[in-house]
Amino acid sequence: MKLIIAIVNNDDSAVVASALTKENFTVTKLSTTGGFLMVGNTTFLIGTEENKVARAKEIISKFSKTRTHEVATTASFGRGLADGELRTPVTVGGAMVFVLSVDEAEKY
Ligand code: 2BA
Repeated sequence: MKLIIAIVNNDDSAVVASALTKENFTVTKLSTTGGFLMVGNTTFLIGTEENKVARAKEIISKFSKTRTHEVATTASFGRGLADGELRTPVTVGGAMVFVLSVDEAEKY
């Protein structure tokens, strides 16, 4: 068995979750926060058989879009974001996916 940990943009999370559950994946959705941008994102935990991992990754990548966020540069500290020159674009996503091997999975 494998555990897929997928971090996706909040805006894509509903469509990713429904596409996965439609294909009978069991999904747990966690509300998480990126350590760099400090904005909310969504982390999915998906326990599945090894032969279904590729399909889960296909679904996640299909519905996770790349976006650009603007963040303050260090030069803007104390000045807010009023001055456009002090912002820098950061490309986020589509999805960061980790696949882990599971030693045991039991349901009580
Ligand atoms: P954040 O940590 O908020 O990162 C948002 C975006 O900022 C990243 O997009 C990346 O483009 C940039 N970034 C992150 N750390 C950076 C740094 N130290 N210096 C410069 N730029 C940096 P993504 O790579 O698409 O990541 C989106 C979100 O996925 C991340 O949000 C984080 O929550 C998660 N993530 C990505 N890689 C991860 C990893 N190796 N381990 C754990 N979580 C990860």
